[in-house]
Amino acid sequence: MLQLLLLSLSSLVLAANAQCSTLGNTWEEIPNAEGFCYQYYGTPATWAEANTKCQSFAGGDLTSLDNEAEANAIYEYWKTVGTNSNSGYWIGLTDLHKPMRRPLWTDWTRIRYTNWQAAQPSSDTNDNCAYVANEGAEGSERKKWKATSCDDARKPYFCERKLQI
Ligand SMILES: [Ca+2]
Repeated sequence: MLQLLLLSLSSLVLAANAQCSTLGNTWEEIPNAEGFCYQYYGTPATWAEANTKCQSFAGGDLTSLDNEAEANAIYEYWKTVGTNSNSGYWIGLTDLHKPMRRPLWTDWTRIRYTNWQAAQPSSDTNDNCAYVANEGAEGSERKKWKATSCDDARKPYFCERKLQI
């Protein structure tokens, strides 16, 4: 009984100090994006390959950008680890899930925030996957999104999962 009590107490302490490293040492916190854990992959892949990779982790998906704070936090982090190249990086937004024919986050969070470039998302029926394009003038312009084919371009990407015990 005492052992059980001690075990419960230690899980409580663990929960209070929850950290992404408890999910495996490749998951990281990103400053200003609390409550979620991320893995950055700098080796370019197609969106479809990146999606498969992220979903191979329990609870993992290509990152959703649920609000401006998360979008900015990931962008700022990417500039420190990425190449800041014009290729940008994939995010988990796609309209491949037909017949709904509207974009969805692959982690099924509701779309509450978008930051498309002008004239985006493209109306080309092959442009089904979104990325942070990192094009245009420095500043907020470079955080804007574009849509392209899920199978052609190769880009770096972030996986995301909720920080839970
Ligand atoms: Ca997210």
